[in-house]
Amino acid sequence: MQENSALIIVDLQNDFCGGGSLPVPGGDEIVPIINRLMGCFPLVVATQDWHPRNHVSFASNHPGHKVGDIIEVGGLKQILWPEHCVQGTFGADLHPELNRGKIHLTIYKGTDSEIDSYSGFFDNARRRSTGLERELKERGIRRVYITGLATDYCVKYTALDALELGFETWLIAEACRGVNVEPSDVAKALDQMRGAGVRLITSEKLVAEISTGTV
Ligand code: VGL
Ligand code: ZN
Repeated sequence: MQENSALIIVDLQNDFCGGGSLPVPGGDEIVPIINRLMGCFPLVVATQDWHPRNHVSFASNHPGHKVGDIIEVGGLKQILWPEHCVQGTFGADLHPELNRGKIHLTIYKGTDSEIDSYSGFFDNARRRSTGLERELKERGIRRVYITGLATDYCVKYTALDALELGFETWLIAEACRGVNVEPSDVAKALDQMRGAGVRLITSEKLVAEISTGTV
């Protein structure tokens, strides 16, 4: 067990996987990796993108605009996405093969129709917190390991916020996949996270370290 550590699984939902409305290439491939890691942590948190149907990030809610357009809303840049992760729909459910029995806490984000929320901690304007910081700190968590979708959006912003909030932050890069709207987006996101102080580890090395008690 990794004392004082939490595994965070970002947005591993049907819409971001094969057959979904905003599929992240290879999204399904990370499920078995994450399932293997879940038992190693005293706290496993899943975030879920959880949008109302009239959400600001959906291109369909902006007549005259299309997916991929960038608009400005309330002073913030907003990329327009296909409809995805609508509250209560199949697309918003966690991947069916993910071992839900081992998830201790679920954090919903993107629930306000007016503002997007890439990070699992705050909305994009940092107006409201999701409660994740408090939940982690109340449980004495000091170190977080981040996995999930998508490396260049929600994973990146969750990792950067975790770091800023004082958590020792690790990214398990092979347990993440990215959208790559531009082909180098994932590489850039990894550089940005590393530059900020996020540490990288493979799941294999982590499991080995946990079993030998070196972490
Ligand atoms: C995400 C785009 C839109 C993500 C969520 O989970 O990375 N990306 N909403
Ligand atoms: Zn979203």
